[in-house]
Amino acid sequence: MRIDILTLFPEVFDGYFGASIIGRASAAGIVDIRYTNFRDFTSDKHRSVDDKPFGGGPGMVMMCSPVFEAVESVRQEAESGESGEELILLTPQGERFSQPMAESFASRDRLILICGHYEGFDDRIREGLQPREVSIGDYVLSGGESAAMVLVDAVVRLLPGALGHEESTADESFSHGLLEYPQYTRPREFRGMTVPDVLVSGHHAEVEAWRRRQALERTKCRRPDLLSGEAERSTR
Ligand code: 6GU
Repeated sequence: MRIDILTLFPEVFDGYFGASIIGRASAAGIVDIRYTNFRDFTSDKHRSVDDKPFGGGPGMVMMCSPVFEAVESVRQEAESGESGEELILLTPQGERFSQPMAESFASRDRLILICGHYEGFDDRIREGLQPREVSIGDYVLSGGESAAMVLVDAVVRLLPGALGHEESTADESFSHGLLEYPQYTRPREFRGMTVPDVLVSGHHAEVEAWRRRQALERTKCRRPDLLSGEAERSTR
């Protein structure tokens, strides 16, 4: 998969995307993450990417031209035979990001992410480019970059080979609509707290049944909305 990140701050991605699972997936050629700076698509001598809003008001607005030109430029680099591009605009006004959305993005050949800054985008960016607008939650971030990191992380770890052990994404929180069951590792006793006997019993079927009950119990207690299908509906 190729991921193009369009941003004014490409350097903020280096640390996180160079390490751990995404770093390994990049090194293994599973994902190719590239950066494009809107600043490289400006024509005036100040290299402006933002301007004052028409009608007045505080803050600055991202201008159309650098955003359109950056998108058009990365689109020209499409692989032949490539299908299924998804153009994504990170914005608190977007549809709420979720595990099913991550799964659908993971099936694409190419993602193009537009990260904004300042008070917002000239609305003709929405009108003209018709991106999928995505938000990672109901709070305001100072820019789309940290949201893009969240989205890319959730998508890349689903790509075949990214984790090095394929069964693991099927078992975790949200993939069955339930939270994950409790996990333990050595030692069997730590500061007076013990590991449930069933997990060291060697009875595979009992372990499975216990985990299923625990997952249900945790979900009922912490996220009853997931059981009622409320979470599904609220993402639509
Ligand atoms: Cl995608 N962008 C910004 N700026 N704030 C957010 C967000 C995105 N998602 C939640 N808050």
